Amino acid sequence: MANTKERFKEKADGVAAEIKDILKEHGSKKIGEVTLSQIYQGMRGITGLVTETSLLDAQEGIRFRGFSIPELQQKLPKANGGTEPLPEGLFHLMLLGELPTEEDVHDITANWQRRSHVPNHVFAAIEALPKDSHPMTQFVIAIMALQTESKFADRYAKGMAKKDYWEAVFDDSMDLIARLPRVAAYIYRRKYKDEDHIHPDGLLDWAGNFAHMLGYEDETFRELMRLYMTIHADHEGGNVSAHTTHLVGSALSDPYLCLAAGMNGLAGPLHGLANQEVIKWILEMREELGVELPSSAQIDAYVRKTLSEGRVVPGYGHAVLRKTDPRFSAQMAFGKRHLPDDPLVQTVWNIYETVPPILQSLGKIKNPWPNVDAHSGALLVHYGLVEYEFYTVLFGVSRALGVLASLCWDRALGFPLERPKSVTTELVKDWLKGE
Ligand code: NMX
Ligand code: MLT
Repeated sequence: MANTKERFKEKADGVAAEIKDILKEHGSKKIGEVTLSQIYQGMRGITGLVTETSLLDAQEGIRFRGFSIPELQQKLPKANGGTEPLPEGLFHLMLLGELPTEEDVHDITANWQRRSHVPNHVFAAIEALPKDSHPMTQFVIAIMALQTESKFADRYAKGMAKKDYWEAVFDDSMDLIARLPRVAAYIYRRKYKDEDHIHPDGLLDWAGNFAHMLGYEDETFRELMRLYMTIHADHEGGNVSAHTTHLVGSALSDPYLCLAAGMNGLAGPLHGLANQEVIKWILEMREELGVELPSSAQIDAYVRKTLSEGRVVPGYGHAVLRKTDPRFSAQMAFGKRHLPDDPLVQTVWNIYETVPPILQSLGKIKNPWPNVDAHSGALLVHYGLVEYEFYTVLFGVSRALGVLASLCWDRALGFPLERPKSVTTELVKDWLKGE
């Protein structure tokens, strides 16, 4: 059977031909209008990007190539004896648009194992940072240090033809995904486990091996990592990390530069850093109240206090979603199955009962429901991964799967430099005078 790279090229050529025909016939078709409010308010609701890997519906949540999270849990290959999908399978699905066989997933695991070597200078770059640097800072620096390995940068400098860009981006993306768990685990063990590093286990799958290198051997924790790495991987193209990766890639920056840029966006508290903010907020609430399991009335009062201080309730709200995030629900189902009596997890569920009506009552918040970040930390704490500043790195390792699969598509489809038009408020005022 043809390998992943050849299959991707064949698929991408087919889609590129379709797009050419669509644009030839319908290129001038209007797909929407833009209001003044939208350009001042974060471009909400403006369709301005094509991303093939996943699509977000405001009511239903994310679908990866048409498959919902429960469908992925059913249809994607699992580890031996496991019930959660292997992220290798999701990557195959996002990249090729078709469900993988067991053999496909096995091939990707083996491929990533072969590509997983991290050069010593990357560890040296991490070591050069103070230990108390935020793990996301260390992660981004490590990705930048890995950039010496970029085949795209090397081949571009030697005059690579445009038709070959996709292949160099494909190789860099596969290398990067293969290397990220080692880099992330190194940062974790350096900062929190007295530099007691753990060697990779070549017999494990990508997420299982990541769990092992972090130092967690519990099989249920490995299953959690497989689920976590699957559900955080992609959220269509407009979110900050995906859009940034895509934008930087449009300048023909290589995948290492693109991913580092995207990860800087993920490190913001309104995006991926919200996962650390959630657990910090819950732990502070418990400490302030002096109880392990706050009552609904206590949670209610704490939420109102947070709002009165002009702060956001982390883990709640979304720029697109208007219902409970199915990624929250998938983690809740995992909790109900594996750790229903954990008080921190129960607190997350009690917050879910209490917060939405309060946020709704304010009248201005468009989505009072929890997002992916509202749940993840409590599950990790249960297994002993309590160092919440590290949580966004876990999100980042997973997000690399989606944004790098998309970057392969960007170059295979020959997408151009992204350069939208901006205006000044003076010009807006002139427009309005002319009305
Ligand atoms: N707590 C308090 N206020 C909120 C919240 C919240 N959870 N969510 C939205 N608002 C406010 C928002 O700040 C804005 O206030 P103002 O008009 O005073 O500026 C108002 O409600 C309207 O905002 P929306 O249109 O509902 O939300 P928007 O699309 O602008 O922002 C988020 C979306 C996700 C940035 C926002 O809901 C938020 O800050 N949530 C908390 C942080 C969070 O959980 N982020 C993680 C998102 C998922 N991820 O991983 O990336
Ligand atoms: C994401 O997973 O990227 C977040 O839910 C944010 C978004 O989709 O805007």
